[in-house]
Amino acid sequence: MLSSKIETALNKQLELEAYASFLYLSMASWSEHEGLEGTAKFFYRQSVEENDHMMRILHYMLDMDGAPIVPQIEKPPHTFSSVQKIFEDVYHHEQKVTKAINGIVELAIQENDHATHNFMQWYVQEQREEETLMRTILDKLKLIGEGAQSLYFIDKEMEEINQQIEKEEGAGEG
Ligand code: OFO
Repeated sequence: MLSSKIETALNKQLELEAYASFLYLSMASWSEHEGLEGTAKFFYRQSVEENDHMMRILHYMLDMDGAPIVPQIEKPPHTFSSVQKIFEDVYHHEQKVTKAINGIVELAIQENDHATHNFMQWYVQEQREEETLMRTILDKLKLIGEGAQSLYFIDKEMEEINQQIEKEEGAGEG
């Protein structure tokens, strides 16, 4: 059983995760259109991950006899000025999500809701990893620099990051 405050907070989180999924899908689609295959691949994968994050919450709420509300999603931007700007936006978005996750953890403590507190720990860890990943990418992109000639190197770097992530995911499955 979820308190109404927790139910409201989890429904709000559903919306944030769904928006992130669509935002990253939009970034993937823009990148592919620009011929940035490595960047597109990165964001298609992130989009699927965010959808998984949303589904996890939805199923948790149902398990707890709560009432998830499938959210209406604000239309994400569909054009972007540069890959660097994209990653700046992503990093800020992830920081916003982390703040929201921390808010739910805090609320779970106040409500004495150990199940939700425990459930949210996975998200605490996930956000820590995502923020680190996005910050690392942003630092690399800053080193490469902006401008048309840099795009080739940025995309090559993104392809290397994709391979690294796939390797880590593969190791995790074993
Ligand atoms: Fe759902 O992890 Fe990012 O936003």
